[in-house]
Amino acid sequence: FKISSVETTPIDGQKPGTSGLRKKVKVFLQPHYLHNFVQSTFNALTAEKVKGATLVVSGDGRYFSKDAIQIIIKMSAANGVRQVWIGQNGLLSTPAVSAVIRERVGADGSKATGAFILTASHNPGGPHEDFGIKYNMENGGPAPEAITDKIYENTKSLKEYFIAEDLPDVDISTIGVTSFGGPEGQFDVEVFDSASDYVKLMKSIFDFESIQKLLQSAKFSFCFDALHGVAGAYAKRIFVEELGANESSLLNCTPKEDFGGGHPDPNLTYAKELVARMGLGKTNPEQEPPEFGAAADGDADRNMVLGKRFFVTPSDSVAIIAANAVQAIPYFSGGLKGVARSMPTSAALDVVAKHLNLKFFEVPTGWKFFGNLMDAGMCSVCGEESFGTGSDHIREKDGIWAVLAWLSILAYKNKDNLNEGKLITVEDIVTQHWAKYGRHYYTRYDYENVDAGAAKELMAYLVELQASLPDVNKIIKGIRSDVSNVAEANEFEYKDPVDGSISKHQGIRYLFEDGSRLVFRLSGTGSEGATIRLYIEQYEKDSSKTGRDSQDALAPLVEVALKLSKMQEFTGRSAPTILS
Ligand code: VG1
Ligand code: CO
Repeated sequence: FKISSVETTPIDGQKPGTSGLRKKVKVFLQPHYLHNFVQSTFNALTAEKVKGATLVVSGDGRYFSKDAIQIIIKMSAANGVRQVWIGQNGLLSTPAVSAVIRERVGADGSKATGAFILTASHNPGGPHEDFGIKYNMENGGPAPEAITDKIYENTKSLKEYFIAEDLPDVDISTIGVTSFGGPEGQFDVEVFDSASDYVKLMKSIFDFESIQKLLQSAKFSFCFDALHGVAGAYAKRIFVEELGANESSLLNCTPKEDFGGGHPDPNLTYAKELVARMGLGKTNPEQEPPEFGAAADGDADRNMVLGKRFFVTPSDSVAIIAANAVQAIPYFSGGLKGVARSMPTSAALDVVAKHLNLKFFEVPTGWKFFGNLMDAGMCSVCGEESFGTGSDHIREKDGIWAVLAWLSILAYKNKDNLNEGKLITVEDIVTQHWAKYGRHYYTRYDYENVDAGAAKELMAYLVELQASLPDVNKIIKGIRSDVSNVAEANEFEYKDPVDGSISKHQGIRYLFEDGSRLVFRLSGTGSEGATIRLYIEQYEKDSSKTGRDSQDALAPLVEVALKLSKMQEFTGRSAPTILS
């Protein structure tokens, strides 16, 4: 093949957000749009990460992925990459990409130094919906801000990109290697099985035999919903083939380019079918709900865990996994190196860390901040309130890992109960956890597609308010006299303990004397307008009061948050788009 340099001009707005560049498909279809971003990424990397390197390119299979893969193959060839690894049909979950970078060794002994992941995660897909791309580094984790800032800077001055225009399209549906000859030597594209590296890794972490016993016990029943995302490619292999679950326990496990028209976001609003099957819907299911249900998002890094008629908040989930990991999961049997959560995630994990005397970190939203801690051996288990849970087995959050972690905990707690005695359920595990550690009531209000100017004004107003705590407290007492005082109000700023880098403006916080918190932040993953997220949390230590309905328990704080921020005045919205 030949290498062509194509003249181009900078395109506005190619700033990677919390998790890469996410835009409507029609934006990506503009001439040079994807090319400019890919070239800007190559230019942001050191030469040895490009020339002669091995790159992984794959994603959740959403609309435009197949075309994007062919473009990136041609650009990789032209930029001097030695080989590109593609999951069969272009499918690799985000956690599987991370695992492939870290674990996979090529036939010639090569290892990948990075990956382009093609996904807009939990955002819908299809010709009128979202596409996304992000770059992951040699450690398997998302590029740090230093790199994403550089990519963005490059997009603002890019004049040319390189592409092997005459390279034929590669058949990505068939496993095997295709070799080409170029000006700088051989270039290979290897298509490999999407699941095997990941399955192998999971088998090295969990005790599959004990999970299998649980899944095959007559007392237990299981259900998994991939929401037509890429998790489907792993669910069948792991839950059915390896662990012996019945095929009928899998819902929506065929990956689709448009996720079947749905919103591949595993929460109580969008995972409707699963929610109904678990007995949490408005109508009672025809059958007795399963004991355990779970869902993953489009790229399978998020998870939702449900018990029979019972919802586990993601903040509780990571705390419960951390509290039980050493006993229930072989990978952690030597102890936890530390735990971490993102700032808006509830403090349930903090209480566990304190109790178990573990190192604890609070980082900004987005998985990239956990990676440094993990690389430095300071963190084993971490999570976010946004249905993200994971560990240092890779450098991304991991939906199927979280499901296996919960199944491991259930298997461990029931190891003597499966033949005789009553099953210890998901709900039992959570309520026992609350009894021991207290409960963090938690809710999140999302206002999606708000006018960007209005959202900025609301945030600026809140920052301004923070200048005087006495004034804040006066306003709050005027709204509700039954909430405690604000002890501290600020914008969250994080200094990475490993590399010393500082991330500012990571959310506006109101910290109350009784441990309650209000957090406001703007989303960094949307593709249109602005999304305001409001996180509300209240701690209850008294075990006689941990069984309340969470919206009831949080009503006073919600009222304070909405009135204090003048939410309706600024946004014109009387209710959130999503309440979780
Ligand atoms: C959201 C979540 C954040 C998560 C990010 C990526 O970001 O709040 O916790 O890490 O999505 O998730 P934001 O900036 O919109 O609040 V996903 O599954 O891309 O991978
Ligand atoms: Co995701």
